[in-house]
Parts: sequence; C-alpha cells; structure tokens
Amino acid sequence: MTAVEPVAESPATLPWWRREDERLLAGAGCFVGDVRVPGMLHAVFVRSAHAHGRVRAVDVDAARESPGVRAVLVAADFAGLVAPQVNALLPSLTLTTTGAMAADQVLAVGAPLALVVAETRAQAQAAADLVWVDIEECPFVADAFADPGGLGALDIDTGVPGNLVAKLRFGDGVMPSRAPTAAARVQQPRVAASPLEPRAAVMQWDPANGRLMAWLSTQTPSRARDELARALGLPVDAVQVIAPDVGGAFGGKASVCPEDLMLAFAARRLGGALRWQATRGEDLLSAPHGRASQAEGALWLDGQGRIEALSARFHFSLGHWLTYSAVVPARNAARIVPGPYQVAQCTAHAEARLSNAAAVGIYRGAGRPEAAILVERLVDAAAREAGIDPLDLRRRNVWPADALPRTLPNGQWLDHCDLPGLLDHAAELFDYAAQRAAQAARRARGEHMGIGIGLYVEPCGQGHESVQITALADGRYRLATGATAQGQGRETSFAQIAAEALRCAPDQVEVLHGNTALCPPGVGALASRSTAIGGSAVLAAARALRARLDAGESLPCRVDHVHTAEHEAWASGCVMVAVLVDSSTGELRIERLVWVDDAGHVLNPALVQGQLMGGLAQGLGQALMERLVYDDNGQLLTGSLMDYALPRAADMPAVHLASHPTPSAANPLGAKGVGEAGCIGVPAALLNAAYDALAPLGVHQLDFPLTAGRLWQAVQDANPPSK
Ligand code: SMO
Repeated sequence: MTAVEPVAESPATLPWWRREDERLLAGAGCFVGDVRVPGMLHAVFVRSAHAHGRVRAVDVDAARESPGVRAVLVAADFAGLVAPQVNALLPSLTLTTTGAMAADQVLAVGAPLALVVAETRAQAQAAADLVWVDIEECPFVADAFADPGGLGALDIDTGVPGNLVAKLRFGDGVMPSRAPTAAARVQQPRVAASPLEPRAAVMQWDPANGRLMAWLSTQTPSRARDELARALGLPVDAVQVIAPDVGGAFGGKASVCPEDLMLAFAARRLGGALRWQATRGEDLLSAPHGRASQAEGALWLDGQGRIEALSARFHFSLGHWLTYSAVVPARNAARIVPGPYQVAQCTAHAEARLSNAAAVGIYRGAGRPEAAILVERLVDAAAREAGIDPLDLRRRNVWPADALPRTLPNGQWLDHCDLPGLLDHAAELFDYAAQRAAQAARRARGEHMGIGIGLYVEPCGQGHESVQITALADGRYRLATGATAQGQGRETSFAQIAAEALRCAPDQVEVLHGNTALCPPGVGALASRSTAIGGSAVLAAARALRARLDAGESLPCRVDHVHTAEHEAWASGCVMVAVLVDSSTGELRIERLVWVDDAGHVLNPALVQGQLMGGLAQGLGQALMERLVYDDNGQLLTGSLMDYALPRAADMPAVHLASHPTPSAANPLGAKGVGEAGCIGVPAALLNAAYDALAPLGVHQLDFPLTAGRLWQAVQDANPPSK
C-alpha cells in the first residue's frame, strides 16, 4: 500500500474535507469483517430451503464429524433464547413470542436451522453442507397484503398469534359521498438495504469475568447491548458493543437479528470467540428487507381546485419475524398523510401482516416514501382529471410559509418550511414552463416525454440523544456521542458543532462513537435524526463546557448532556424530473432532474450533498431497478447482485441540486434531516413523470420498479383513449 501524500494545506479548511475519508479511502478502515480476535472460531448458519414447513428432522451427525468442527447447535440448544424485542409503539401491536431459532417449523426460506462452528470459515461451510434436514412442506404466503375478502383468506398457520400486526387510524375525516376526483394504487416492492458490508459479528465471551464483547455491524449499539444482555440474562454493563466502520446501514442494521443473539449465546457456550460474516446472498435472503407495501388512495377536489378530502390505506407485509421497528413504516406512512397539503378531511389507515418471507424492517425513508409517493401520485392524477397544471394544483394547496410551524388536525406538528418557495425555486431551475411547452411540441411529434413533480415533507425523528464532552488536560477535547455513524461523516459534523461553541479548531475535538464502553447510552443513527437531535446535544454540552472553562474550572472537565427534542424536525423538498420513454422498448431515460432540498440550517454543505446524492441513488434504484422477487415456491429468485439490480455509477443521471433552507423550529441548530430525502422525493417524481409520459397512450397503472419490460408491457396493455 502506498502512503498517502500529506496535503499541503490544512485539510480541515477544504470545503469537501471529511476527517473520516483519508482513513477509509486509504483502505485503513476497520469493518467487523476486519476484526480478528485470538483463537476465534468461525460460524455458518444452515438455513431453510422451504418457505413454510414442519421440521421432521435436523441431522447434524455428519457435520459434527467434519474436519475442524467444534460444535453444531440446533434449535434445542437455543431453547429459551427468545426473538429480539419489538418497539411497542402501537397499542394494538401483537407481540410475537417465537424463539430465536424455530424448533418444529420453519416460516421462511432462509430461516436458520443450525449453527456450525469450526476452526475456519471454509470448514464451517463444508460441515454446514452436510447437515441433513427433513421438512414437510406446508402452504405459505410469500407477501401478505390486505384482501377485501377479510383476514380469513390469509389466515395461514404462521405459528404466531394474530396475522394482523398493526392497524391504526389518524384523523376522523368523513369522505364526500360523491366519486373522488382521482384514485391511485401504488405498490412498493420488497427491496434490499444493500450496505457495503453485509451483516457481520464477532462475539467474544470472557469466561473469567462473565463478560461479552460484541463487534457488530449495527446502527444502534446501545439497543444491541441491551438486547444481547437481555437474551443472555446478563446485566447491561457485562456487555460491550463496538460498531466499528459500518459502511452503510439504511435501516437494515437498526434491529438486532436472531442470528446475533444465537452467536452471542454460542460464544458463551463455547467459552470463546466466534466470527460470523454473512455473504451477500445470505443477506439478500435473510437480512431485514425494506418497503413491501401496497397503498391505495382517493382525492377529492372542490370547484376551486382545493383538496377537499383525501383518504389513504397502506398495507405492509412484514415477513416471518418482527424487527424492532417493524411497524414504524406503517405508523410513519399513516401519520405523514396528507403531506405538504392543507386538506379539510383526511383519513389514513395502515395495517401490516406477517408472511412466509424474510422480515421487513425500516429502510431509508421508513414509511415516508410510501406516504409521499401515494399523495404525490394522487395530486398528479387529480390535476389531470381536473385539467389543472400539476404545479399549479400544488401551489393552490400547500401550506403557506407563514402558517408554519403548526400542529395539524392529525396531531402531527409540522415544522417551519417554505413549500411555495420550494415549488418556485424548483420550477425556475427546471425551467418548468419551457419544459411543458417543449413537451407539447414533442408529443405532437410522437415522443413520449413526461414531467413529474415530487413534493414532500418528512419528519426526522423524535426522542433524545446523549453526549459527553471532556476538556482534557493537554488542551484537546474528547466528545463521546450516543449517536453513531455508518459513513455520514458524523465525526466531521460533530467536531464542527463542538468546535464552534468551544472556540477551538475542529481537529482539537476527538469524536468517539459506536462503542458502548466509551460512549453514553444513546439511540443511534436512524430516522435522519442524528444532526438535529444528537447535534443539538453536542451544541448544548459544548456551550456548557465553554462556560465552565471560562469560569476557570480545572482540567480535565467533563459535561454530560441528554437533549430531548420537544418537536420533530421536518425536512422538505421538491424534485422535478423530465423523462423520455421509448414506447417500442420501454426504456426510460432521465433528461433532467432538479432537486431543491430544505435540510434546515446546513452545517456542512459537502456532507449534505453526499447524503442527498446517496439517497437519490437509492431512491432511483427503488423506482427504476430494484425488486426482490419470490417465485411461486417461496424461493428468492434475486439471491445475488447478478439478479438483484442495484444502480451503478453509469445509471446515475446528471443531477441539479439546490438548497432552499429554512431553519427548523424544533432544535437550537435549526437543522433538519437529510439522509432519507432522496428515497422520498425522487421516486415520487419519477413515477409521476412515467405516468405523464405514457398518459397519451392510455396507460393507467404503473408499478415500481419502472423497468423497460414493465413500461413496455404497460404500453401493450393500454387502451388508447378515443380521439
Ligand atoms: S430507515 Mo432509517 O435507518 O431510520
């Protein structure tokens, strides 16, 4: 490896500088897969090949005699080890009480059936292949959505009490009795979070002291510590969790998985250290998936083009076990309707069911895309029906800037934002009027050009985050945060916030995160909350520390602070996109993409831009390419990145980003979230653009992902409107 040339200028002064990057770009990062503990053994899971079945036998005799094998553990060995806990957000939530490893039945392809531990990973894999499993197949449901016929139709034997997991309702709007102006159905396929490093863990049991060290690729180290302690019956201070470099998590690493608990249990049983590294295929098969929802809605306009009423129903399919935040997308989707619009009457209803498939958890956006895409689709469809330009219809119905912040009729507090300004700013950059004129001319020539708008508001997290800042005797500062990082540049931004308040240079502030022994207990990094909530904790602690130092306190001097958000920061933004669809091939090409984002007070433009672009790539992937597919036998067809289409660099269009910041009224930094916005506004705009392109052909239903094959089929199926 060649040494990194020192940068002549102090790198901290460069606008793009992130303190994390030199290490990561030079290959000096440390992911869980890089962790080596003396004497550690290697673990491989044997997984079910059947979607639902009774386990007649799991024969591990041959595996136990295989070279290098130290142990083969089956369900009976894990008896009493219960599944991870579920966030009891919803009063009607039915908690499941399955074990970490299913004993007498399997509920999904990929469900663990045995754990093989050997001296090398290859030996563990070879032995795993010798495990013989006899399963009597049962009928299964791969993805369970609502069916109007009632729950009975889905009432399969899941082994879990209650198919209906969550059902909630906000608002008490009475819908008009006349037919709606527009109705829409939006489907969100299952997608894979696809972090750089698949799930990974190193579990080290210290028999002398009865302690567990867990290196875990997680975005919630404190929660993982609590879960591991609970599972092993240990006090929390007997467990230390370290989340080193994570390489992306996107919600997929917010929940402890049953595998993590089994590995910790096995490490204690064997009295040593174990390493598990999921393969990419194993993660596609058995890591928590995202989305997996269907939604339908209806919208009524009055004679003045005002939204009189809006109804939305969301159906989520959750797979065979519940991640900690399994019902958060359902809850978020319901509470975010009607998005940025003033609506007199509104109902939103979300429900979720279990199915014989991989678990579904939160994924970048976590319910916000589901809500925003449905509402934006309804607004565009209503505009078409009413003969009103979609931009104009939005202008008529958004909250004016001076009406915010406010508490909405559904109980949600909507932050300060400038929705008319976002529309105007985006329209100007996009050259909206000229694009519409060009569209008319191109349509006359037979081109299928479409324009789509995605306007969104997104709540960015509730609750608290913690921090400790210590002024050290040598003049440096040590900041330890309960928030964590998966590549967002948290060390850079938190050092920047602290340094400004402490009146020192950012490189005098060391930032520690992702280590439960060194950091105060915290929530972690999710919901786009870390800068708004964790950063506000840093600001308060740094100010308090500065005041104590100015008062002459002796060193070292430490301030602990927990910031609890009184309100939730809401980001907003507007995406406008122009697409051209080739009706003979179905190929969709993005001609222009403009995105004006309101992330509140921007602390570090380079970090914000990185988050926007990353979110855009994932939103684009979800809209155009990505879909996890189970076949009629419950088998996952998209089991590798050869079959599951992640966007690559060449798939990224030119993007015009602009910032339209209004400070949040929810926190002292004025900061809002930014990490998930790309998955919210971008798919909404792309879906509307595709509909707009194909509307003249009579296409009335499009489903994600908008692949060439699907668009071509939609054109074939369309009934062109009579001229
Ligand atoms: S889906 Mo996010 O990591 O809350």
